[in-house]
Amino acid sequence: MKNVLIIGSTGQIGSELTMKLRGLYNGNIVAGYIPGAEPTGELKESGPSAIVDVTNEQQIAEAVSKYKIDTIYNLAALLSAVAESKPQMAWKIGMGGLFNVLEVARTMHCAVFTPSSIGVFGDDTPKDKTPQDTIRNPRTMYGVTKVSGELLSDYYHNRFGVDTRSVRFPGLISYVTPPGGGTTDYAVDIYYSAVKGETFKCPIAAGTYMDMMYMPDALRAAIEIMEADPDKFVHRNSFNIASMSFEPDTIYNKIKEYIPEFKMVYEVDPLRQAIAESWPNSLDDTCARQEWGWKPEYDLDAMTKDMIEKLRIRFG
Ligand code: AKB
Repeated sequence: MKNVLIIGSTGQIGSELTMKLRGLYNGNIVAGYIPGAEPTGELKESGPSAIVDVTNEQQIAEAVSKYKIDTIYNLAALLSAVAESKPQMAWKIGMGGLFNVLEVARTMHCAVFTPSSIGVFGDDTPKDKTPQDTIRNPRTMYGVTKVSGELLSDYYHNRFGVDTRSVRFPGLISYVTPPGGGTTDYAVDIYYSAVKGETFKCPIAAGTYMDMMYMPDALRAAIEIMEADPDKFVHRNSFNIASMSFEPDTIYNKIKEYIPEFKMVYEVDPLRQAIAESWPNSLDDTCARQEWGWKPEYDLDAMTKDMIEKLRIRFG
């Protein structure tokens, strides 16, 4: 029996993670949301939900107490590009929110998963096969909150014994809930354009490599790390995980294997491009593999086949 609170349950990761956890565990799997982003459809019907604004410690504590929560998935955050236009709010949600979650976890004895990101790395970090333990010097507010979040989560573990765990997600690709305001969003949007028969305007320049991952692998990572035997952990906050790395032409050419008439043009967005260039080309995820058995299942081809199949069902 597990009782889990998902904060940010209607977002890109949360909407799928909540459903997956409900399929896996008996117990209260509570969809935390903020007014204006209410759960709908299956997410609403299949289990309990509660208003939980991550910036409101009292609301988190009330949901934890009411549903006897033992694990919190803290998914509330502004993504990298939007965080640059609202840096104060990005800090308030990313760090203020995390502090609230960790305080509730400390006093009410919950484990906490908080996603980190390839955004913790910056210009001085080795770009290829970026090691687990290396320079973390981001210049974006998103990166600053993610590095600080890793440090604060480790602090709560070392100082108070809170069971904090995390992975550094690459760009996540899914056909269910679109991301909003990320640098890697192009790798989702390109599939929608391809299936709808539209020319895709790519905001990231040719030759810009970034790590990406298909959502089913990302969900497994988030669940498996929380189920892992902590005795084997050398690291906690946060593990590099990886499955594929590509640049815009690679994914475009892969989609053309399935939709030959698909067209792409470049309309580079300077903000997203600068962020993308500061991030690694590919991560080394050896520590995650060794310490808790991480292994991806999808490569670019398997993901592309599934994305196109699923989006065709939706858009005809
Ligand atoms: C973003 O692009 O901001 C996110 C991320 C890689 O953390 N998808």
